[in-house]
Amino acid sequence: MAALTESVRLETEADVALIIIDNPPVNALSWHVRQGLFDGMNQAVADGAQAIVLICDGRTFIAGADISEFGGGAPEAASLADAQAAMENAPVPVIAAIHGTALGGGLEVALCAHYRVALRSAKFGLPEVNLGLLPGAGGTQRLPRLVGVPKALEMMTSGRHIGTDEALAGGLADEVVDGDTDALRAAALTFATQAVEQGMPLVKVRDRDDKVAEVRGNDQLFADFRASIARKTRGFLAPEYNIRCIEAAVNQPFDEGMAVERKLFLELMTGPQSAAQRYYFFAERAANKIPDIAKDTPVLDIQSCGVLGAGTMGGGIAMNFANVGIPVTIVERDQEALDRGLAVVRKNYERSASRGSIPPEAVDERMGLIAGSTDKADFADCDIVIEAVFEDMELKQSIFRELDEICKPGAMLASNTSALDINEIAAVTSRPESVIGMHFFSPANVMKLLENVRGEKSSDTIVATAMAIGKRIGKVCVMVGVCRGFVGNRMLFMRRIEADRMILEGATPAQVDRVLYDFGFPMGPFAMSDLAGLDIGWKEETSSSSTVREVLCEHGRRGQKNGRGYYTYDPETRAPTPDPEVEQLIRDFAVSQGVEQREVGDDEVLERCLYPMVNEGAKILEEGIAIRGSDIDVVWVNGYGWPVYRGGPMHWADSIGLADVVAKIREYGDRLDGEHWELSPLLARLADEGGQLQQYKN
Ligand code: 3H9
Repeated sequence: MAALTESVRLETEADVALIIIDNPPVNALSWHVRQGLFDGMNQAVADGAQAIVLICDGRTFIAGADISEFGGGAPEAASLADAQAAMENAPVPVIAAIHGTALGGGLEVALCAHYRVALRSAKFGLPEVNLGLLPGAGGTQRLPRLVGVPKALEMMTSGRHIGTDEALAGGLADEVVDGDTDALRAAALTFATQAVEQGMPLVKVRDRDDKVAEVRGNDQLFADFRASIARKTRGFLAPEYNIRCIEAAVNQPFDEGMAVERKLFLELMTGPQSAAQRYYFFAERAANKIPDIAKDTPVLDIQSCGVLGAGTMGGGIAMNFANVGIPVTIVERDQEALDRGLAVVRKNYERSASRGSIPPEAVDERMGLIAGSTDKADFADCDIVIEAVFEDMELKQSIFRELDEICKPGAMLASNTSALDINEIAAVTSRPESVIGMHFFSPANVMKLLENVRGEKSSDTIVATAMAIGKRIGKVCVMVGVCRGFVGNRMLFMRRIEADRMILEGATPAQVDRVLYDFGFPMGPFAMSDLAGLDIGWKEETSSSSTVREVLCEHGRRGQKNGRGYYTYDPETRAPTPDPEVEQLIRDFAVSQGVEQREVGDDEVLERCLYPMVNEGAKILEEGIAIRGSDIDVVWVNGYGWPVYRGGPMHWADSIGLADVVAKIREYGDRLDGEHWELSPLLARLADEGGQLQQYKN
């Protein structure tokens, strides 16, 4: 065995050389891996190896370039292109032995081997698009040559990882092996020996033309594909750039295609979108870490779950647990409401099955894991109970008193409150250490964010369990502290105040929504209100025309559900159209409030919606409610549709420059009242010191 660099070594077995990479945690292509790979290839050939196997130690094959090196600063080393050329042009067969995930640059390396052998559990993908990039090491030119253009388009614009069945079918894997990494090593060595004995050709993917020739001249294919992803990729640059590279692979010789890839890669790499998305990649992973909770803190073994409330929220929460095989007991007040709730859950599963996102048999399997009941006593044996009832402190407290009586000792008691004080809820139980907030977002079976809320007395185990179970059910978790609305809704309230004000001053709901939509949100605040229902918490008897929303409700406008809200909805397509009646009602309301109307510019709309959020985010940080600035961005990207290519409100403010943000907040604060315009001292300080919100840590 010879160490080539700190992370790469060379071994020999019979006449076969093994280049072994060991660069935990994910064998990323750090400079010493590239250098070791390059040296290893040359050394093996010089030593007279008959074949070469590239294999990795640890949990995975190379999972991509080392993203942390992207900003620069890595020592000079062999380029990845040199190492790849050494593989592709080797005079003896080169076999990549793949386990775990061959992603990004990792897959691009494997595509330079002459053959690929994989463990059955291996996954393959080019996820660069999720970092605002495109594969920059030949992947855009080699993948379509191997798997064909339609599959390459789909893989590269979605970043989806494919399994070995698909990989075999597409030619990404030549052989699939069952067992562990020892079995993989043995199979790769056998494959190598056979390749030598049988004189198998040294296949260079770059030389293949058949798959790309099939679609040459078929511009319609690209046009149709672009149309099919347009909605999902609105605002993002990288998907389009990936497509352009594949077009180059089809229409130009390999080396020219490589030049297109290089040019577009560099453009993306130096642009703001990829910077935001790469920042966000690490932000999401940082959010998992809670500084004062040791990594080895014991967590509860959650084997059963109780959910109180079978409404939209409760049903969605139950689905999350059933989806990962955890049995759920869902309790409602009466049988009718329970049946209604369970029917909605079944319908959701059936819809997923009809779309192909779950297999048809999963509908009954998952429904079989959800038991309905009208008796809270059935929570007695649950390891975790999540309350998802109406937002009312007295109601929640009475429920927690009951849960305290019913649930077994040590069970985790969680509230899905979106704004209320967890400490007040915990205080009515004899075990505040077992109580925590778990704020799911609607629809809870779809939305990725889980805002966990740590009470003053929540135990370390409960805090660690909330994060662990959240991860297990596929959520992106952020731990926050107690305050009204926590991180997400507290900031949303600020945006809402200004949006409501601006429509009185003369902006229209459609204008405010359009500005935010153009910024990259999936919808603006007024479309969102219509979706949620304008009459939530509204009562006809007590309505007093004191807000625009009340006025609209009084005029029978309840939102999307009755086709009339801030907008009027087409009964067939549900497409919204601005309604002159609404605009008139708003104008009349403004007159009654003594607000003079004027033209409000789009810039003002954007600034008044977003700057108070940034200011509030800074206040949240200085109060210690969020652990780090980047956690706030994770909340906003996953829970509220902040476009990830703008990083999140903290990253966005940093990218504008905090001094400019502060100047604007002061300017607006001089002419508008409200606490949300009072400048956060932390924000002022960071602006003075040239600091950043996104890097701020408590
Ligand atoms: C690329 O390849 C560009 C090329 O086309 C062109 C080159 C010229 N670099 O996610 P986890 C860290 S772009 C550096 O929690 P899991 C991560 O931060 C790249 N670090 O584990 C974390 O650190 P910590 C294309 C990386 O098991 C730790 O590893 N590749 C990288 O849930 C564990 O990560 C991708 O986009 C990296 N590439 O998931 C793949 N990857 O413990 C990105 C991970 O300190 N990676 N780390 O917080 C992933 O999707 C997942 O990490 C993976 C494992 C599926 C591999």
